Amino acid sequence: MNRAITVAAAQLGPIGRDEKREAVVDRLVALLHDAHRRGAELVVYPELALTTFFPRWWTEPLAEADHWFETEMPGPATKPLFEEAAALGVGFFLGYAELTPDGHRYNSAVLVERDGSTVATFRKVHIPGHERHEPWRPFQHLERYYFEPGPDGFGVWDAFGGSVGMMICNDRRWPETYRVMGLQGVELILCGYNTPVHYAPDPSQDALQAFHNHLVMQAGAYQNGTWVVASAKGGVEEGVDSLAQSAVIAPSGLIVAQAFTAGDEVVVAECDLDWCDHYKKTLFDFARYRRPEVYGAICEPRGGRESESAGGEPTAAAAAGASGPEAAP
Ligand code: ING
Repeated sequence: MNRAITVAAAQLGPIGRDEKREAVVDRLVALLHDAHRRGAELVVYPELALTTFFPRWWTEPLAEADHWFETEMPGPATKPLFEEAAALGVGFFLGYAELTPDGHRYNSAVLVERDGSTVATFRKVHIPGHERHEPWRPFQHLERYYFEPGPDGFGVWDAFGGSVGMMICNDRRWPETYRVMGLQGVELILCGYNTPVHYAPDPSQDALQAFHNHLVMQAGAYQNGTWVVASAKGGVEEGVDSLAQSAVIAPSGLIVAQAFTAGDEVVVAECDLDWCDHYKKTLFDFARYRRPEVYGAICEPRGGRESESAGGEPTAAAAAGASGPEAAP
């Protein structure tokens, strides 16, 4: 009997800036029931699933953004979700903004088992966007202002009858993300994302957002023999068109299920975890075929060759050679 787990990507449509957490949790619970009705044992919600994607706005002082963050998980607003899920025997991955008791801010996700116990909390490793107010942008992407990079890297946990890992949004674009978990034997990677279609530093990428989104996850799944379940916050949220395309991707790299709307939608698939060995035990038998002795450059400092920018995305002003506040890194 194969080890299979039925997983749902619970995609969210836009969350308004003034939408109360309680109203959002009602939407999450509705998706939970839909997923359960369709046989799901694990539900994957998007990144920052409790609020609008607030890093699109500059807030100063930073403390005035505290209301976007959770200081406990579950907290009063999220407890109903935890209780309903445990009552149904369904586990979940939930992305949220975390403010720790000692003042650290992370773009986090919690993994909860079917009995309601917390398996682990993951903190986003790769923080995209920029650190300072850049008013030249039609909307901002200030994750590097609001969040610290997760200090723990990528873990893999025994849960749901297999080896489960987590990543958040930009993490999915970096091959190291998948390989670090692949080397730990991951069989199922859970992901949430908020991806604006427009990419201000290089609008030529706008038309390729959907392609790039699936490209990186299909490659990561195949090259590491793992399932990937990724859930979007899609649609036009506070004027920003955000990519939907939530999907379940098999260890072969094939997409086995995909959202067809940009709103609240459940995408369900049965993930046969034993199928991972079709790749882990053949083509990608790491112990037999990898050559870590020649891979050293991968762990060299950041950008490899000296990169011009001091870090963060190049700004349009800097690219145009302007100087002054907009040229800040
Ligand atoms: N969002 C985006 C992502 O990596 C981004 C940032 C948008 C990068 C568009 C490139 C192009 O999907 C988050 N939240 O990381």
